Amino acid sequence: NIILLINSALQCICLNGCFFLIYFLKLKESTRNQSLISFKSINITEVLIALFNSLFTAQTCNLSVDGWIACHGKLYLFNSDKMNWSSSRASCVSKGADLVTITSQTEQDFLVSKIKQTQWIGLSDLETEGHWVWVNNQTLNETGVQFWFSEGPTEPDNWKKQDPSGEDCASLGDSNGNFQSWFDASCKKKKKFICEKKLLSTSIFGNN
Ligand SMILES: [Ca+2]
Ligand SMILES: [Ca+2]
Repeated sequence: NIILLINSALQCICLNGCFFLIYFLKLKESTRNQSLISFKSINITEVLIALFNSLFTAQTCNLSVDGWIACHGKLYLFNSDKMNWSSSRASCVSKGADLVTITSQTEQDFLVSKIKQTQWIGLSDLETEGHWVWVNNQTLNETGVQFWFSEGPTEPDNWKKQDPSGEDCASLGDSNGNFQSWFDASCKKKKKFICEKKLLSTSIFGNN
């Protein structure tokens, strides 16, 4: 048992050591180039960060490289620019990502813990009023979770007082806070937004 314990401890130290070495090298490279993502197709660092993240699932999702936070096999970017929904989505796509899709309570809780202002998410009813679809074409029935605001006036309400075309894009939180919930809002509004990409599709196969 003691040998097993020592063995586990050594493995842990070794893995952590490798991680810090990679992180140090990445920082050094970033400082030198002033260009944080210097190669597009294969980003070994992203893959390794995700691997370490899944190895140490007890750790919180705080590992961050080039502004992207790795959490449970996905990378998230919390953008500080404010844009309308379509431009937000285009910005994510230009980074080899898309607006975030929220498919579990864990993911919702993680995102809520990171934001201090309302953010666009990748959910809309632009095609058919009342039929909410994620940017990856999944419906809310398919993902099985939804977190619409339900205290008081229920969302989505397709409110038309401000924008006669209604509200067809979803945000996490509203201007009053309420970061635990989703709201439909006019797609023309400018908000911060969250991009998400899966590691393997964008990093190893380089289709960004
Ligand atoms: Ca709507
Ligand atoms: Ca609304």
